[in-house]
Amino acid sequence: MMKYKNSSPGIVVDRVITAQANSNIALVKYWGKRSIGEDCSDESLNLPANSSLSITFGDELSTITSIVFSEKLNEDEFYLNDKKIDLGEKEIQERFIVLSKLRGIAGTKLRARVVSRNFVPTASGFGSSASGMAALTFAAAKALGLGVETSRLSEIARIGSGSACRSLFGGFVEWKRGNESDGRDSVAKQLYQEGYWPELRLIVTALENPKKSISSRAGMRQTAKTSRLYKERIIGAEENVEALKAALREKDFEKVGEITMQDTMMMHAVMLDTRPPIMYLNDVSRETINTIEELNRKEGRIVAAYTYDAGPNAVILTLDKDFDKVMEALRKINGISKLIVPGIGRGARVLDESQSLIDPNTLLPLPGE
Ligand code: 2P0
Repeated sequence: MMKYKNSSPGIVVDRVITAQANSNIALVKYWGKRSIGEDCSDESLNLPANSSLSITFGDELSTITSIVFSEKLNEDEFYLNDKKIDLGEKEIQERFIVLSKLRGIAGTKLRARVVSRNFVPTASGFGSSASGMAALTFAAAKALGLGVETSRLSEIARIGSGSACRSLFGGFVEWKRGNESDGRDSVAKQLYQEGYWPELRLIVTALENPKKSISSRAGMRQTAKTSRLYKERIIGAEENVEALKAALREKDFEKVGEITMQDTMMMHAVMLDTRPPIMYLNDVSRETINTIEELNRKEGRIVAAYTYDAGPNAVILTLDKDFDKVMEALRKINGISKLIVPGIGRGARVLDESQSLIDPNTLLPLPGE
């Protein structure tokens, strides 16, 4: 872990800080972690087996988090969407290591109250942990008065959730695998700002029943242990990141689309090759894939591309000129309850006091509307 310089005035005790971070969709996916003995010194560092590349969504798919550090608190507290969450639960505990890391850097033992509101459907396969952990890391670092660069903060966010390190930035973001065993070079960086490619459009298909079967974290562990295709996947993903960067530089939509579709199917192939198999795609997902493939075949070019994370909802990429055509094709699919059209959005940022989820006087969570 890097040494951080505490260059700010210090911890803002009893003052609420609120931050917002948006979810992201990877076009080249992260699926699998480095393990001890490979080039990782500590599995809790959450180091990825391969690099990945994502687009940050607009504010429609985001998390807002308020945090306060206070001497009045005996333990950390976490409220998500008005519900108190048990911090003793293993997966939550693993993610909240972020707070301990930041406290260590700031040299404090103060406990925190964290209140979050998630605008990403939880467990639908769309990085609610990405926006959640990015918002928490960003808000906590500010509240602790840490003057840390965003790229270094991404090293901390990564520990809470791999994909969260990419959500600290807006636009087009690369998360480099890195080679150091302490993870100091496994950080995210922005490739292009959110306004880089205004013609590029995103469409999210929200399915009627999107509950997923196994968490990404557990699934990745299982894949690394049992899949024989996994080694090939890691090599393929690195190649895809390089090819995608070149295609983005040229704003070559057909190339971007082709790499995106190949990469998501390669990841899902590795999931299927896991014992027991991991199946996130369902009949509606498969119909969506066929619809897009058919549209592209009919048009004689790639007018749209699909990508799937750890769930059955698709993110479709298209260009302005083909947007109506693609929407029309998607509307015909049974089982899609909603088509969301998020923008390409900003990185994590602090919000003003009027958007706080914690009462500044009582320091208690404010009820939702
Ligand atoms: C991604 N996913 O690149 C891939 C594609 C899901 C499929 O990153 O264990 O919550 O916390 O590091 O980041 C989702 O997994 O996993 C994910 P952890 P994370 O977006």
